Amino acid sequence: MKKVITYGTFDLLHYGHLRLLERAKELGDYLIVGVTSDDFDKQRGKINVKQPLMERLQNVKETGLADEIIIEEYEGQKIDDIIKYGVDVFVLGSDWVGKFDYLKEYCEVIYLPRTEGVSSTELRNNDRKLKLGLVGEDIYLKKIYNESFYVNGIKVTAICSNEFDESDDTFKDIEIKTNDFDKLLDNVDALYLISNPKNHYDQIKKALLKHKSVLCESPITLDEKECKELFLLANKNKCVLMESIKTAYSTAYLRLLLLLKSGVIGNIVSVESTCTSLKDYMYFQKKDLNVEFNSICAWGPTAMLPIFQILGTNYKSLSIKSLFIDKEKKFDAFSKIDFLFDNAVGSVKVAKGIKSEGELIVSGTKGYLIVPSPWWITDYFEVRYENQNNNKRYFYQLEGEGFRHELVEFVKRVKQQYKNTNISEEVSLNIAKVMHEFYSDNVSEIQNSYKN
Ligand code: C2G
Repeated sequence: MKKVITYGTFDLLHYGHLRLLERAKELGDYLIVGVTSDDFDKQRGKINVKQPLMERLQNVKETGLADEIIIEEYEGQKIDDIIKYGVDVFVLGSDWVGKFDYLKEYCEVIYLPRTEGVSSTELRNNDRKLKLGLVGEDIYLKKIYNESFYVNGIKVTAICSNEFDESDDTFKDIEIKTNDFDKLLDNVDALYLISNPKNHYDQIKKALLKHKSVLCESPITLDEKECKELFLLANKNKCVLMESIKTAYSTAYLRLLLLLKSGVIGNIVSVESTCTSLKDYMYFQKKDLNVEFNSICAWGPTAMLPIFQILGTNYKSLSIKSLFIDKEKKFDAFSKIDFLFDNAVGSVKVAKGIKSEGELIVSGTKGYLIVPSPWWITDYFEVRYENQNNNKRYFYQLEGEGFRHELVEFVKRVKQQYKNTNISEEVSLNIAKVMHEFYSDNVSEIQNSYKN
């Protein structure tokens, strides 16, 4: 029996795939089809796949062409499969010509002409592209704009900012560049908001009232009640209000949450997270501290995310200690936030005015998990035990710091009206609650180290 094998994502199965499978089947007596797992596709850069694995598997099965279907999960698996299944012929479309010649050591390798005029990417782009507006300060918007090109189904059509760098042509192809928020709203379907958090409530409310979905750089608001009101308005107007913390969309972070929930380090007693990005004191003297993000807004949501997603939000007490550069303007250079739960503690250090080790450490009754600095854009973490021989290391590819994955999720939710899952409404509300504590002066002040 002559065995043939081929592989693919087979997203939105189309006649190009079918013709490939039909011709592959004709090359032997038994056809094995490898369908890529969701994770493997993400790792190899295919982040826009629309259908989950089980749907893609089912579609391949329903063609009736595969005698056996397997899941492709890791780089190099093709060699394992060819040996394990005693494959005689490996087949793939001509878009891969040359890429798998190394398999000639194990079996015959055939590249069949690709069917022109159809592709999953084109099918994904067939939907009307979501017109996305970017609102906020120039520097950060460039990063988002560049990441948007990796995401099917959206097109940035407008930018609203108070400062455009005329010498920079990054945004040259964007039709609308304005400092008028209403003008932007009238020309987009949805927006990404990274303005000063003090303005978020009014801007988000205005957008939702116009039925525009919002991806808002955390914190959504500085008050839990306002945050709740906006989520209710979003649901009422069938829009999406989604918190933007790119860490929540990175594979390594998502996997470490699952590992911890599975008990790899036993019962969790402590979660400590630190996020700092040092600016020297003179930097702040030149900045308008009413516009510049203070430490707790710039880093607080990211640093609190693992506290709330690992320990929950039902803490018994909260204490905030801050070193201020300007107390009246509530501009903290450093804040330490401590949470006491029934059976655990959470501790956060955030700073733009001091430097520390930006790591995440989760301590348990059997061992601990450590994510090295900068933990919030990590692709790597370790689980460590008393007996170091049992230590385990984990690596998950992360392109673009997580932004593009976050944008992919946002588009999916706007198009299918999903509820947000990476960051629950409960977590968003609790981030806003801590912000409210901070801005309500429920803070212990650290004497200013800058005076000397
Ligand atoms: N294909 C084709 N004609 C098209 C589109 C796809 O012949 N118009 C072929 C591809 O060349 C591939 C198969 O159909 O052989 C599946 O295509 P995809 O689902 O896009 O899978 P791909 O990303 O090419 O993965 O490890 C995965 C494999 O290496 C191929």
